[in-house]
Amino acid sequence: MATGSCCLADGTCVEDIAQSACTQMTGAEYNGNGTTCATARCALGACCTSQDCVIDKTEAECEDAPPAGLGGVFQGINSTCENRLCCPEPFADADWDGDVDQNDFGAFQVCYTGMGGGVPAGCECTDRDGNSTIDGVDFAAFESCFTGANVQWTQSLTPSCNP
Ligand SMILES: [Ca+2]
Ligand SMILES: [Ca+2]
Repeated sequence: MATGSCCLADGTCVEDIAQSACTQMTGAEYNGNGTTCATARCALGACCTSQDCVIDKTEAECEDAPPAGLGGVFQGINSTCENRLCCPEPFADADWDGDVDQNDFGAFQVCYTGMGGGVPAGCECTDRDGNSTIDGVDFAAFESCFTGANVQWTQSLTPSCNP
């Protein structure tokens, strides 16, 4: 009987199993006759890179240094970009276009709560000191990363920025 590798729901891989035996397990996916776990892509999830959030990556594909991987941060097996929050690099580049300019400042203002305000949805990356408010401390962090419109952010451009 033909066998192949099978990705289980928890991201592990089983070798040499019949298709019928694989697919009768909940959430399992048969990779095809003759496939092996060495080449199977099990355990896929979302990956946060400095540019974006991309789905359906293995941990190695996500975290290995470029060009082999994306040099990102793996968000866990079966994670998606919808329920995971990726922060841009630097965090202040809210529209992910590479610069930190007035558009990003606009996004910062929307997030700004002042003392004791809580963190609005989507503003998690803006709370730099993790005190659950978007306040003056976070603004200072934002300001230190400011580059101006269409100026690609680099660490050397804004040495005091903590991306
Ligand atoms: Ca920007
Ligand atoms: Ca804060």
